Amino acid sequence: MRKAKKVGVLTLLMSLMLVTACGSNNGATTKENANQPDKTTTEATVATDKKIVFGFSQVGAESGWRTANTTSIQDSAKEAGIDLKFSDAQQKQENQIKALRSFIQQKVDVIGFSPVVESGWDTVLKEAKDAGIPVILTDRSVDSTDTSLYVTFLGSDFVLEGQKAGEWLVEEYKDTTDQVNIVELQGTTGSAPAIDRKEGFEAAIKDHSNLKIITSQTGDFTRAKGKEVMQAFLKANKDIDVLYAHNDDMALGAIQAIEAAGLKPGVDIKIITVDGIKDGFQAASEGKINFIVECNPLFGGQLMEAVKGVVEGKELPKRTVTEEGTFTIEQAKEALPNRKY
Ligand code: GYE
Repeated sequence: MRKAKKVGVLTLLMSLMLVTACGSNNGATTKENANQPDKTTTEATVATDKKIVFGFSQVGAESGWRTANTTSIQDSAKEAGIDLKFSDAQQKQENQIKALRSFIQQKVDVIGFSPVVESGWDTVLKEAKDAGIPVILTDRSVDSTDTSLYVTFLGSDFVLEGQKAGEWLVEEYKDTTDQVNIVELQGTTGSAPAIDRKEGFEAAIKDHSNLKIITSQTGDFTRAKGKEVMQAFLKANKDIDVLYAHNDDMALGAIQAIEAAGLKPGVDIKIITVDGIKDGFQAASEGKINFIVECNPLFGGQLMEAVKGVVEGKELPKRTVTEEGTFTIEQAKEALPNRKY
C-alpha cells in the first residue's frame, strides 16, 4: 500500500524533473547557438514568436509550502518560455480580485490563481470569461456552481488529506476507550484547505466517541499565529493529548509554545500536520511531529503544460489531483535527506 503510494509520488517527481530538464535544455540551445549564421532563422523565429503571457495571482508567502509553490511556478514559467506576470495578494481576497482585473485589462493570454478563500469569485470570473480569457485554478478551488467559469483545477484533495490525518489517529488510539483531547489549528478561515481538512478529519474520527476535538481555532497557516493560538489553548486546557494542525508551519509555531510550557512535543502532546515541508520533516525526525500528511506544492511544470494546452486549444481535464503520501517519524527520518521542499 505505502510502496504503491511512494511509487506514485516518485513517478510524479520524475515527470516534473523531466519537464524541468527539457525546458532548460531548449533555452540553452537557443543561446549557445546565437552567433552561428545558420541559426539566424532560429533567432528570428524566436523573436517574432509571440510568448504566451500568463497572469498568476498567488495567495501570499504565508508558509514554507507557499514559497516552494511560488518558486516552482516561477522557475517552470522561465523554463517553458512563458512570460509570467506574477502578483502576490498577501492573503487578501481584494488584492487577488484587483490582480485579476488588471490581468484582464492587460489582455493576458491565460489567467491562473490560487483563490485565498472559496467564495466570492463569480463576478470577476465572469469578467474574465466575457473578455475571452481562460482561467486555470491551482491549489485551491472556488465554490462557484458554474464550472464554466474556469477551464481546469490543478491541486490536492484536501478532504482526503484530513481523512488520512484522522485515520492515523484512530489507529494510534485503537486500544483505548479513554477520552483523547484533541486541539485543532485550522488554516485560513474560509479557505478550501481549512474547510476540507477539517471535514475529512472529522469524518475519519466520527465513529470513535472518545476522540474529541475540545477546541478549534484558526492559526491562518502561519508560524506566528500557530504559536500564539497554541499558547492560548495551553492556558485554557490542562489536558491536551493531540494537536492536529492544518499545516507544518502552524505546528512548528505550536511546538515552541508547547516547549515553553515545559511539555514535550510528540510525546506529551502528539502532533499531526499536513504539507511535508523540510522543516516539518526535520521536526518529525526529532520525534516532535508524529505524523505528516504530504501536500505537494511542486506542480509548476504541470501548470505550464496546462497553460500551453489551453492556448493550443487542447481539451483539459476539469480536475487534476496531485499525488501524495504520508510519513511517520521513522519514514520522515528516511525521507528527510531527499526532500525537495
Ligand atoms: O497547506 C498551507 C498553505 O493551499 C495547500 O496553503 C495550500 C495550503 C498549505 O499556506 O501551508
